[in-house]
Amino acid sequence: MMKIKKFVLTISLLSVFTVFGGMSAGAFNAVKVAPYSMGDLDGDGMITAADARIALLHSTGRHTLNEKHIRIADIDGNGKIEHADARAILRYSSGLISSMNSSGRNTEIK
Ligand SMILES: [Ca+2]
Ligand SMILES: [Ca+2]
Repeated sequence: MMKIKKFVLTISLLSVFTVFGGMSAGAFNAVKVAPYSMGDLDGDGMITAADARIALLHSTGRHTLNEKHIRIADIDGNGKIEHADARAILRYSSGLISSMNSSGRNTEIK
């Protein structure tokens, strides 16, 4: 049952990310940051749904991030890239939350 729920959640999130990720940054909210800051997985200097999509793909095993990108994507700092990290990036990019986690962690990763 949990596998079915996780699969449905993954498909739902991928659909949302595909729709939002396909939009230009000007067509949807994006937060400007220094390139490769926390959550900026594609290094374009903006936090967008495209970044959330990359984190989600890693969490589902469909994409493999390198060590640097794993640190950038691990929003809650638990050492794993999970749906929660992708969701935090998406919510931050759309202005639903003012920082990506409760500690306000949003710093540039070297
Ligand atoms: Ca980005
Ligand atoms: Ca995490």
